[in-house]
Amino acid sequence: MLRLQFSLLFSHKAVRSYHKMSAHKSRPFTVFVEGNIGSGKTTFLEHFRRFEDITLLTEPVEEWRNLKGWNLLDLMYKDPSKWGMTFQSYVSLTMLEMHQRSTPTPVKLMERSMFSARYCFVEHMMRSGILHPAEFAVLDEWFKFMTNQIHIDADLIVYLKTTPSVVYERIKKRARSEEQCVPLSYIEELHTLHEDWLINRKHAECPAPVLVLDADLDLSQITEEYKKSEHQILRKA
Ligand code: D5M
Repeated sequence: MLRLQFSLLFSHKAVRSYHKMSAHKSRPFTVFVEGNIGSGKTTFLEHFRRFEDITLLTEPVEEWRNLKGWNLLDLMYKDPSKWGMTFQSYVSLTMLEMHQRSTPTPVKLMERSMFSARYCFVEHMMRSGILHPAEFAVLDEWFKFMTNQIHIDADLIVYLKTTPSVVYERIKKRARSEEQCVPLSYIEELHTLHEDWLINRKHAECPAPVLVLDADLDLSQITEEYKKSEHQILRKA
């Protein structure tokens, strides 16, 4: 059953069966919103704020920017070889806390997950040599322990698929101070890692069926695209 779930890309039938399973176990139907930097994950979450049966958990960026006064996100961007390991271990902790957080609603919508941290960001740091192989080995052991020993609920992944040049322009426009040094090549590499994880299934397990949305669309058109996911997320399928 579990193997079958991993191998599914997306089908209504599969999602309905997840809903039934969630209801049976009385845990929330859990959705991860995944996508490149600047793909509109926060805007997507905001779209669902109007519905009352849903808990929105935004990525804990502010915690990464202020851990006892330290801006780990900034340290990581400025000197990735020195701070990459520290940053990723704190991302793991804060993501695990989000996965474990209980919610009063039947649906839980999370911005990213410990899976994208591992299969996209840590993977990138390992391949580009930012992480020492020993550092990567420690992070990977933690990841395996967390995913094997602690049950991480995952029922649906919404993948906000983008073109790297489009999100690169958005990142420049939003001008988050830490991201000023981000080159297009980094965005392209992250794009490939998302595609390999969620579409091509090249590297790793995918914990839930994937719904792909076109997140290149601008603000005037994106609402219609977001609406395509409502019936799966709000369990009206
Ligand atoms: O992600 C917020 C910022 O955090 C963006 O600069 C990417 C960065 N980020 C998020 N997760 C990770 C991990 N695991 N490693 C390195 N950098 C990360 P946004 O896409 O804007 O929500």
